[in-house]
Amino acid sequence: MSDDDSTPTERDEEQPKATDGGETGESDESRSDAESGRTGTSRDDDIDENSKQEQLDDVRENPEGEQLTSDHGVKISDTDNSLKAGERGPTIMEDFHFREKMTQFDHESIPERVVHARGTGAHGYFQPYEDPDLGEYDDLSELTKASFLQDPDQKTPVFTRFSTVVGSRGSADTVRDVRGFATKFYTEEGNWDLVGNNIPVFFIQDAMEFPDLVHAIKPEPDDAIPQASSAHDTFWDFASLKPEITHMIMWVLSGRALPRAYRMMQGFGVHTFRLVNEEGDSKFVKFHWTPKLDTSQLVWDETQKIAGKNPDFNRQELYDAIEAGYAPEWELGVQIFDEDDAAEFDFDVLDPTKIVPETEVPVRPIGKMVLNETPDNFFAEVEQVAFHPGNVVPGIDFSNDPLLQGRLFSYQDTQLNRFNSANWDEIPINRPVAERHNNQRAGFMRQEINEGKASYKPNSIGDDDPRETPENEGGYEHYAEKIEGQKIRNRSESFEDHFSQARLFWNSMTDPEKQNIVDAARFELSKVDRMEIRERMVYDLFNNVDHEFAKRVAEGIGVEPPEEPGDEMPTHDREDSRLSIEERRDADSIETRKIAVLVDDGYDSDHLETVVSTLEDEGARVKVVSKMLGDAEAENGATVEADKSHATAESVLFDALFVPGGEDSVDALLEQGDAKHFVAETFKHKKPIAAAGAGTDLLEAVDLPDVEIADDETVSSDGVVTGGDDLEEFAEAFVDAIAEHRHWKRSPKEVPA
Ligand code: HDE
Repeated sequence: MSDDDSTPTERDEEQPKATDGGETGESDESRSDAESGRTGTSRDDDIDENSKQEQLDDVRENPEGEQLTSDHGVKISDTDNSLKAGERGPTIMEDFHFREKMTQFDHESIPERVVHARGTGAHGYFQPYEDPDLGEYDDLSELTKASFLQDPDQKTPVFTRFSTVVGSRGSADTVRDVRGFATKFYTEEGNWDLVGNNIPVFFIQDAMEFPDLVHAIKPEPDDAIPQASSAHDTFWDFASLKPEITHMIMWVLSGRALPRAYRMMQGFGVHTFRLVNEEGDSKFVKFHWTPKLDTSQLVWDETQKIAGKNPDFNRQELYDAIEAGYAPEWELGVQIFDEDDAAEFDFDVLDPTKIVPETEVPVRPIGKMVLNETPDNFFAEVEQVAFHPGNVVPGIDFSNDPLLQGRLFSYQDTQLNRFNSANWDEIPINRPVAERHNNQRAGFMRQEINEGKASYKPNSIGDDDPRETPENEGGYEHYAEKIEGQKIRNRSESFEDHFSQARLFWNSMTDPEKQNIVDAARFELSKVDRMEIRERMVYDLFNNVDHEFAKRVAEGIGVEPPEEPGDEMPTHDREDSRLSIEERRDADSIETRKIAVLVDDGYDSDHLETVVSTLEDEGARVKVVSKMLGDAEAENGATVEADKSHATAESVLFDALFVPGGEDSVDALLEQGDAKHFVAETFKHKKPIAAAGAGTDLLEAVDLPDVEIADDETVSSDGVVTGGDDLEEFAEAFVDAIAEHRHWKRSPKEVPA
């Protein structure tokens, strides 16, 4: 309803981009660095949340009030007409402005990422908590020497990029897919890249299989179809022949692969990593990001419609939220365990198709990340940011997970392909804030001007600088793990159990979540032409997870349901409620949820004002939707301006719907197919609906199954709130229904929408 789209409930402190360095935007610090020929911050200087932005200030360009020039600084008099031999003659080669403009244009694109091509990103900071509850450990220094994790007053700048995996750069956001969740921490000891996903396990166990996985899931090689979708023969062919994929498939068929927003999804480091302390002691660690706003999902029908209505749905909503002052926040949590604990688990902690269940090892929150700054330039920041799991800082180390080990090669290599130069780390968004000095001084597009004659070690000409740093003074030292073994191309027997955790996941779902997984499997496999692939999925994989599950999928895809459980089906009935989106919901906030209000002339302004102000007080964002833009007039002569018309507002773009009363308004809505469709679709997608007074007539007209509707006292029936005599009570009931997000008990199959 408001011009700025929202009323932030809490604004983080301003993050000034301009520094006090005057018009050039140069800070004192960056000036002195420039003078000394250094880039970055020396370890003696404090890094704070602004350090990265201040560094970026050095390269920001602002055209405001400026004259157009060539790349080389020559002022341009005409940028519309090429230089010709006579007014109607051919263009002349000497036209340097034409050549430069066209050459730049011809070279604008760089290769898109081979996976995770589609994404968006934001700046922010990370801050450790004051007294994290670390169980048997007193503080983080007992676990790791990473300096950015020690001081709760220090904010380390970060840049996070979220992505889908399979689709190309221009594909839709809301496809069924894993989401990338990659964060670059610009710490005072160098960059740490935590390059994770929103699902805690992966498809395969060895990096060697990655090219096969990606070839199988990408569009098929002959016709390049389908885009951004796993629902085709080659992917399921590969999957059906790789039982290790089963656990990941269960997650990908669930709501985890349809996040409501990047701000509302978890993130995971996936692999086991190591933390190492000053004494050189190491513990294993799994990293978890937990969103402050709870984990929420969309539903499948909705995602497909959004993909058409607004393919930029997730990208836009992250940008809008930050611009409106709602800085999204995640907690960074760790699961800590040692070699002895690991030996007790019934799975191998080096196997990336396994989680460490929270029932075994709790997640201990150690700090928070706040994303509070949108990029200025998508290409320079989001497209050019380049992550590498090999970017670690002292105190963080790798495990021998064979998937992780392979990634340590692939990311450096892939950046060489994307940037055509080993100097990709010099691009501003990738550059560390920590100072850096070494003897790498050349290569395509070298930016730094390194002084001095000696670019080798040892040297006497330059006093042997830059010097190596001993481990106990901050030099990186790899954990001295004892390794013995034969050179062997094999897979460990401890990686062989592919179904226990897939079953744990299935057992942990609520009934509606199970139904969603069945429906998703039916959709995906119904797109598979070859019967033998569908059969293998049912008999060899799903029937080894859960017999009932396999039968339910089989019935929908023309496969004969298996008569017996699979030979490898585990019999355990273990559950972990933290795996279910619905079970882990805290459900008390409606902050940033988008609510549509359907009105026409003659609406009841008491209804509108009371409900809207309650929703906005709770941090929701409300949009008035009418048949056309312009003002709608209330019964009492008040007016409200429509934010959206039916031409652009669809139910799938909102979290909930409110229909105020007012006989004339509701009579007009009853004439509008769009309004009735809005109600039916909101219901079908299990979202909250509220209707006050005569507004309930619109609900009656749509004939919602199994819903109790009242036009006097407030009634809340599976997320459909009606009544309105006591407006305050009615509005509160609506807030509660929105906080639940989706109302899974509804059975909306008979609602045509
Ligand atoms: Fe990646 N992955 N990956 N991946 N990955 C890339 O690097 C790769 C894996 C992840 O926003 C590429 O810069 C291999 C797991 C994210 O820029 C490439 C293997 C996890 C991003 C690559 C994996 C990820 C990437 C493509 C198996 C979760 C996007 C472009 C051994 C822990 C980062 C690029 C961004 C991107 C390789 C598996 C997460 C080709 C070989 C497991 C979030 O290097």
